[in-house]
Order: sequence, then structure tokens, then C-alpha cells
Amino acid sequence: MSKCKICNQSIEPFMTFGKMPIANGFLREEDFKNEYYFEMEVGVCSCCHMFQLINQPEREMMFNENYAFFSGTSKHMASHFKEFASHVKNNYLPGENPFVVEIGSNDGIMLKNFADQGIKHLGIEPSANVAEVARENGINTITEFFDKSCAEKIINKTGKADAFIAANVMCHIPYMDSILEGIDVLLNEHGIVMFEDPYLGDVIKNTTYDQIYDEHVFLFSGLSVRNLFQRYNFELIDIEPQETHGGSMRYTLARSGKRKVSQKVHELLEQEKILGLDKAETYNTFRKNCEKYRDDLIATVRAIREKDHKIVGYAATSKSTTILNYCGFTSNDIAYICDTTPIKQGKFSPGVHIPVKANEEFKTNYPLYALLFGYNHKKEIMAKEQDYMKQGGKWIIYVPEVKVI
Ligand code: DWN
Ligand code: SAH
Repeated sequence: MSKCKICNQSIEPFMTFGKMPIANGFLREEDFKNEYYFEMEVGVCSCCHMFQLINQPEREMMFNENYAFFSGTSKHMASHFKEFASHVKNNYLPGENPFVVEIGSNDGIMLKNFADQGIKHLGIEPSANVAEVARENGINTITEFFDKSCAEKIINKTGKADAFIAANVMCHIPYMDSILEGIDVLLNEHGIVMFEDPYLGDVIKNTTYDQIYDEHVFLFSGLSVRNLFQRYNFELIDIEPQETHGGSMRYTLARSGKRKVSQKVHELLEQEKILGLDKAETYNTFRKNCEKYRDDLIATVRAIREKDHKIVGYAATSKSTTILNYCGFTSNDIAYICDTTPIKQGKFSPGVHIPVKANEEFKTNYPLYALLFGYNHKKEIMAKEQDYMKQGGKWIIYVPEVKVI
């Protein structure tokens, strides 16, 4: 019997996606034979309501000097994080000598906005290659996994922080006790925690099961975040839905009783009850929806391939690893995936081994169909792929349903 990673209650998986590789483990042919796989089962704790992977690979297998995701690959995300940083600065930082700590700061896409204004900041980023890019751009970054002992080292050197921020990283970390103890050590009395992650409510509503992969050990809701932080005397004081990553939620927390709780928090918790995020039957329906969406996508792809039309994957996202492996697509189905990240190009996708090529390949020989794995960047991608559409290129999309447009 497995245990909930938050509250240690027994937890049963409600579904499995089968054997999965490391989602960002793009690899060369000679490494196929040693590729790592794990059984990707998911469950929801009936006590604290945390949605979670039953098993997650070791952190160093995912986050290391070869980490393949560079946040700076999206211009839209750069402006999103500019807005995030202004929100923190305008609403929560003290006037004098504020100090901001970000975990999972990657190539510095967020902290740049503080560094540019001369605000004292520190990024904590264990993946050495992306951390190095941040340092090259003048952003103070240490190459470490954040936890309680890391927090103790920081305060001894630089003092306590006014804001602890994170984007798309809290949901990657299974050892939440040490993270919350670290936040408690690091933050001063009036300090705030602000983080955003893909939102469970959107995953359930839109069946975006591709948000489930090795790195995402949790999918948060208002309910599970409130329960988690309550254990450490922190209170959820505000929430703000975001359109990023196919539907995310920004959570703001403060030490209990220190700040006013927004009405929006109560409203979100009410909506989550209506959506049934605390009920087992919701997840049984979700499992059936995942199976239906998988079968719809397989049928769409097979029908196109039967006519011998070429399909290219667009953007080798982490999410695409779940889609490709769960649907069992191979390079007979998807000829290659085009992607703008140099470290992925010339390698093969995890598990099903589809070649990854530069975008120039796509532009010089347009296929009739492109499967849009980067649907969360749809606006940005559509804007730059006008020519593809003008010459008759079609998109296969699978969110919020499987369609060819
Ligand atoms: O949570 C996470 C989020 C923040 O980023 C991480 N665990 C890993 C990663 O997830 P992802 O890989 O699904 O992220 P994106 O932003 O949906 O996809 C990025 C990939 O898409 C990169 O390889 C670059 C590529 N891309 C592209 O080829 N053309 C992106 C854009 C915008 C483009 O125009
Ligand atoms: N914040 C960026 C990057 C998200 S990807 C964005 O939203 O685009 C997740 C990042 O979290 C990776 O760069 C990974 O190396 C980092 N990470 C994983 N575990 C961590 C930990 N314990 N402490 C700090 N960062 C961590």
C-alpha cells in the first residue's frame, strides 16, 4: 500500500498511464538500451485531497546538468513573468531593501525583472546548465535543490527574505515537509509565498492528462494547497487563475493571521466542491475521459496515416512524452518533432524515440499535418506559422478535444 506524500495516509492509484520514461530525457541512439522507465500511476489522497504520482523517479534523474527545458524559449512567458514580478513588487515588497528568493529559477526569466531594478534577489536552481545561463545574464543563482538545510545556509549569509516565489516548480517536489520548513526558516514575519502551477481544476475540466509526467509529482488545487500550508501555520490569502500552461493557478500565502484573506479564496474552494475535486467519482470519470481522448487521438492520427499524409509534431514539450507514450505513437505515425531548443535537436524523444529536428526543417518542407504539442503557446506559434497555414497546412489539436483545424 502506498502512502500520501503529504499526510502519510494510505493511497490507492485510480489509474495508470503505463510505463513512462523521463519526460525531458531526450536521448541519442546509443542510449536507447539504458533508458529508464517507471510505472506512472496516479492517486488522490482521500484525507488531504492531494493529487499525486504514486512513484516519482529520483530528482537527479530529472534535474541535472543536461536539463532540456529552458524557460526563455517562449516570448509570451517572458512577459507573463514580468507581470508576476511587478505584482510581487507593487503589492508585497517593503519599500526599503527588499529581498526576493525564487526556487526553480531556471535561466533567470523571472528574476531578471528584479535584477534589472537593482532588487536584492537569489535564484535556487539545481539544473546546472540552465542556472549557468542565468548567472551569465547577471542573475544571482546557486546550483542547489531547495530544502530546509538550503534555507538555513541562505539566511546565515544573506538574512531573511520578504518574498519566496516559484513558478512551475512547487508541483515538482515530493518532500514538501522540508520545503515548508525551509520557507518557515527563510521568510520574515510579514513575508509572503507566491507560486503558480498547472491547476488541477483545469486538468479535470479539459482532460489535459499530458500535465501528468514524472516531474509533476503533484497537481494542486486551492483545497490541497490550503491543507498543505495549514500544517505549517500559513494561510492561503489570495488566488489568481492564469491562462499559462493550459490553465494554471497562482497562490499567495502568508503566516496565519498576518494578512487579509481575499473573498476569491472562499469562492475558489466553493467552485472546487461543485467541480467535485474532493470526490472519488470525479477521478473515475477523468480516467474514462483520458482513455477516450487517447483513443480519439489514435484514431485521428491513424486515419491520416492511412492516406499516407505526413504528420510532424510541433514542439517537443515535456507533455508530449505522456501523449506519445500513452498513445503508443512511433516514427511511423509522427515523422519527427520540430523544436526550437538546441539541446533537444538531433536527439530522439523519450520512450518512443521520434527524431527531434530544428524548426528550419519544418519551414523548408511543410507537412500537410502538424500535431500541436505546444498548445499552451498556441497564440505565439500561430503568429509565427502564418505561412504554414497559408499554404494549406492543418493542425491536429487535442485540447480541449481532438480536432483537425
Ligand atoms: O513545468 C514545466 C514547464 C514550466 O515547462 C517543466 N516541468 C517543463 C516544461 O514543460 P513543457 O516542456 O511542457 O513546456 P512548454 O513551455 O509547453 O514547452 C516548451 C517546448 O516547446 C520547448 O522545447 C520549446 C518548444 N517551443 C517551440 O518549439 N516553439 C516553444 C515555443 C513557444 C515555440 O514557438
Ligand atoms: N520557473 C521556470 C522553470 C520551471 S521548470 C518556469 O516556470 O519556466 C522546473 C524547474 O525547477 C527546473 O529548472 C528544475 O531544475 C527546478 N527544480 C526542481 N526541483 C527543485 C528544487 N527542489 N529546488 C529548486 N528548484 C528545483
